[in-house]
Amino acid sequence: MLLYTENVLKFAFSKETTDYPFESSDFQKFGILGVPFDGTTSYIPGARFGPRTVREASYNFERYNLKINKNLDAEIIDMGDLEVVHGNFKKTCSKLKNTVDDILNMEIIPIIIGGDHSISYCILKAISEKIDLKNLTVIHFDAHMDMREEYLGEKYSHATVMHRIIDLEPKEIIQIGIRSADEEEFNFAKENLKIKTFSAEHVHDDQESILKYLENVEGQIFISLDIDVLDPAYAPSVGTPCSCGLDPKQMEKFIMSFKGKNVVGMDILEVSSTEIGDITALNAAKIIYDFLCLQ
Ligand SMILES: [Mn+2]
Repeated sequence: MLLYTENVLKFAFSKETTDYPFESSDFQKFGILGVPFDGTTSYIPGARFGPRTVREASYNFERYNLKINKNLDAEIIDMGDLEVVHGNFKKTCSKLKNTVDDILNMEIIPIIIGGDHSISYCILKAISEKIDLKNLTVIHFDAHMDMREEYLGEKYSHATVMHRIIDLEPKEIIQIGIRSADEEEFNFAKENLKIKTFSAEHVHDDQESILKYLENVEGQIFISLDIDVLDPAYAPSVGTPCSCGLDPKQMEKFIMSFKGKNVVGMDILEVSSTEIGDITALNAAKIIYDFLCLQ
């Protein structure tokens, strides 16, 4: 090789997709896919910039993770961004579902960087064709419940996405960090035996009991993480900021608790950073980095 070049828009430590078909190895492969779609954002737009700024922030990290005394050994393939249709959820969702289908067919675990939260439905729809969702627990980190039946007359929205996922009948949805809801969706979640909600206050008062609950989760797991689960002090560049949220240390503990768990996919959503070094993108990139270091 004559030149050493690096595409700054690939997640740090990842391979080029041009290496496909990938050499077989004993390591599980993880695929990063950006989905720069913010068509259903209701307050501050900009989540379309999430994939770019989160990747950029990842370049700041070391391969060696001091916290767990381990190098990042996972095989990461950055597949670039989905070609979204701005303003059209239906078309974007169909493209995303097909792309996640392809990723799963390659036996790669998808890690999706959004994008607004509406897209989680499309990812889980693809997963539901490969895995019986009755064995899958969705772990949902968010300030908001996202359990509305409809939002402003829309069935598919970042405010309804968890209701759409409940429609797919997973084993359970565990919500963590919640501190904002409409009364109707709050009651819906309370009465639904498949939904377990831990408020942000619960995390602040007794995180250990939630970690215990997670420890007992068996079977497959999908992690859906709206970065507004963090307090706006740590994640100000989001679509709908909400005070009294989690801090990065609490988040780190939750991510570390997934060591050895059967996580079949993950999404990190609602990052609307537009500047290099933005704290929101940095904290989102750290969550992905920590998760990959566990592998
Ligand atoms: Mn949210």
